[in-house]
Amino acid sequence: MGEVVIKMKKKSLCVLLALVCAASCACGANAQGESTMETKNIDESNIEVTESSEDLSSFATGIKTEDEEKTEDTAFVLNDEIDERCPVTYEATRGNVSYGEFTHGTYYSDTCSMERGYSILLPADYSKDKKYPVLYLLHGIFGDEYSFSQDKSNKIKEIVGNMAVDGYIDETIVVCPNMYATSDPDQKPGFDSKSVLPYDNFINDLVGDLMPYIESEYSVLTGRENTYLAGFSMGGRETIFITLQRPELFGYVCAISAAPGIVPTKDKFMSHEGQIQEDEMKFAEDAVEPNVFIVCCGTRDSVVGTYPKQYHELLEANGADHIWYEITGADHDNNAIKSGLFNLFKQIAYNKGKDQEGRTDGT
Ligand code: FER
Repeated sequence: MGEVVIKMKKKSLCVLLALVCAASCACGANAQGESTMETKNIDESNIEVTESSEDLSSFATGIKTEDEEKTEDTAFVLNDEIDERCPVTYEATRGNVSYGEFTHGTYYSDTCSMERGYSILLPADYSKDKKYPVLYLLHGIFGDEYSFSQDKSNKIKEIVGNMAVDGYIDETIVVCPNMYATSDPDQKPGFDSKSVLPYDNFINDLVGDLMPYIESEYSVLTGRENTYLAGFSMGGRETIFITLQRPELFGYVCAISAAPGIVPTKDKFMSHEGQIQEDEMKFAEDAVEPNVFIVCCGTRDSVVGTYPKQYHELLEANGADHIWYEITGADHDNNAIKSGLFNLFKQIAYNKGKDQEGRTDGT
């Protein structure tokens, strides 16, 4: 098991420190985040995707055995604790559930002076007569708006659909933007300070262009209670940065395996000037902080190493409430993504007062 620190808001300094084991020491990364494992090509198509070891085949038919029923009933306890792994029943394709499908759209970005793309996952029975919360989900370096929608192993559709069908979350829209917010069509991502600037500019595109577009084009609930932000790696870095800058916009946040560079540092890929200084890694004094702010990472992350843990330590030192946990054995991969998304939704359910059966109406 990895380390879990839960600091729940308004439960002053309720620090639940659990379970530091050999795995977290053997995470393959030193304090600078340099991997001691074989260097991986950062190209996302080469990032290893580790499937859950559990056998999903029995879920293919949708017919549940008694054992499966039991597993579902005990899949997780709805409390403020973290379950390191996404339970198999939430990442499985269930035969009796209609999942949403990703589609693609474009919007005009004043920030980038061009038309830009996004992928969107609408609930299967999406209707203009209902209004839905929205999760903005940010991809990793070299990615685009297709990174999540075209990777069937991240189980986003399944996790969102299964948790909604079981009543833990309301049906939720997931928007996957292109996070490379450049106005120069010839500019490309890379590991140098100029090439990463468009990622840091995404905050302007998101807040000024994409969110207003989504809120006008789709039937969405607005406001921080209904607006969630999550991201993986480079997307995790921008998730933390955006959350610290604009906490009034996002009530529920999860930064998964966040990449270095929010604060000045040098890792095996490049020198980072830093978006902010270490003592600025906090919320403004009068800020409305997110209800849930998760920072997590696999214990065997061979790309970002211990940078996420350093973010946690800085946030903690600077008094910014958040939940920190590690996913034992996970690399820079979909096991971390599935875990982060599951725990974000679980915390949303818990914070929105769902009962153990996932319902708020007492039925
Ligand atoms: C870095 C290490 C990792 C970095 C970015 C990453 C910009 C991002 C990795 C990913 O998104 O998968 O030094 O600098």
